[in-house]
Amino acid sequence: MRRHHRTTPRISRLLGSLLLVAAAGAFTVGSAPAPAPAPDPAPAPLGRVVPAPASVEPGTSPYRVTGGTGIRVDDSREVRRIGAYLADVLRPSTGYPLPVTSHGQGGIRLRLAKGPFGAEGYRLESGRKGVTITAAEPAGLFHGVQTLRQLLPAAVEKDSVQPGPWLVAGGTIEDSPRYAYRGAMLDVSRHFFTVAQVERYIDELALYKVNKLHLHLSDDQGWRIAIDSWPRLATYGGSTQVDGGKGGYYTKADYKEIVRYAASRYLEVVPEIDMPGHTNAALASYAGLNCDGVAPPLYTGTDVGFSSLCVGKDITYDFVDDVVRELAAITPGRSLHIGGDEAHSTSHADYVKFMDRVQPIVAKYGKTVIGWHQLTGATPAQGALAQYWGLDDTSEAEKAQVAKAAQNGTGLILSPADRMYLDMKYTADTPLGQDWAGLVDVKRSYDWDPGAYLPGAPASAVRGVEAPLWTETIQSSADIEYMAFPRLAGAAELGWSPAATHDWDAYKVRLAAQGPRWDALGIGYYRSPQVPWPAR
Ligand code: TNX
Repeated sequence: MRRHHRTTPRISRLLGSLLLVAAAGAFTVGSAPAPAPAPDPAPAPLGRVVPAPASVEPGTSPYRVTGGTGIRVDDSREVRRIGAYLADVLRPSTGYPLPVTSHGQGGIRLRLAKGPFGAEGYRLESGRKGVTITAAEPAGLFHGVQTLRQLLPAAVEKDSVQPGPWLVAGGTIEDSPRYAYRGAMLDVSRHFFTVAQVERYIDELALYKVNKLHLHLSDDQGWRIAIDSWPRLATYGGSTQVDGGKGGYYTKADYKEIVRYAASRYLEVVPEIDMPGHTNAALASYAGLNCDGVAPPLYTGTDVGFSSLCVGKDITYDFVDDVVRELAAITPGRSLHIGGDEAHSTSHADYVKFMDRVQPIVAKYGKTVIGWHQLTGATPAQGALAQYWGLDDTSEAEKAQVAKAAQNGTGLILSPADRMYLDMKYTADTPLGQDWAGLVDVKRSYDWDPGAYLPGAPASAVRGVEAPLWTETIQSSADIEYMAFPRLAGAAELGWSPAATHDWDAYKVRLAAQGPRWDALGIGYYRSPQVPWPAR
């Protein structure tokens, strides 16, 4: 995928194309006059966007981006930055200068104004004279810019000069999200991913208006964030990964860089420290955290449910306090995820006791608790969110427990494993991934309604959806992309688009149009036979 802020000179390539044009002209000298240029191909229809916009009003005349187009921005640092981001996307493929200025007329305009846009919505108006994106907040402008990218031909995503023409269909899009929480999770514990790999994924998430990046920072196989008061967590607990590779961890500077980069794409980082189970890396790093005072060896397998913090020891809560304090201090977002899943080696009474003591620590450092839905088996704190990862055949009792918590005010993030888990195989032949929640092809992952999913849970309790990517079998950016694309686009659409737009037959056509974009961006995706991809 293209890095922004590239400075590769393109002038020689431009000169090359000019010479070619001149040469072509030379052959026509003395023969019949050159035929009239072919008419412009029709621009992509205004609504051919993922996630589907809330409202689309086609107009008559398209806008054509040319060598004379400017990007006009409000005179504010943030809007100028978004203008520069858009210029970075458009310049390499169009070859146009696309100056970002706060004066002039026509062209592409990004403006902040009061209006019915909410925190993330925008209006995009396109016609002969220009394209104007209006929003109340910079996040809305940024999401509008992602829409504009998709309205241009897929070749706009390439990093070398392409022929164009660069037409944007005319009309008006009014758009804002269905849910405030539209997440993707990356498990950096089972396999470690570098800052650059995480940032690449952030750029991909931003294409689809995802606004939360949940980082699963600790598990049995690795502790991935430096904690100054417990240094061995990272230096020893982070020293390996599944299958025994060397693992790794983020320094605080690394983590802050991820947070900064995510914020520049309007994503908030939600850090997770999984407790009281999934803690072998911590238990291996500090013998004192174990009930018997003996540190277990590091673990590089893929079993779950065998480790637990020692609920009866005070040092456990000193540890949690230090970790939460240090992590909260470098996390500007409001949420801190405390895990809580698959605590099979913790008794129910201990689990409840642990959550009763740990949730107030999160509040003490100014954060709101998110937990996997097993948290509803304890007493979720005021304002806590439960992340549901059950499946169709999860027991009715477990579903009812989550629904009851939702009735009592616990918000829900929906990540049903048999729909949203990006680590599930698409088909039995998928070379990566797992199948414990079944096979999840593109239609299955898209075709459900988060608002009416969990029986007995009020629709108003649903804060959004999240697509987790567990990485027992995932080791590279190519692996991430193969499992995330195309399903991530569907998860993003479930989070953003109004329920009224939900329609598999229409979705699969819009989704198919993303294929050439992913090709242009170098994103290797699964070409599911359920989707009518254009031929390559
Ligand atoms: C279940 S889902 C887990 C993870 C595994 C994942 C593999 C959840 C909250 N826990 O520990 O990585 O399955 O698909």
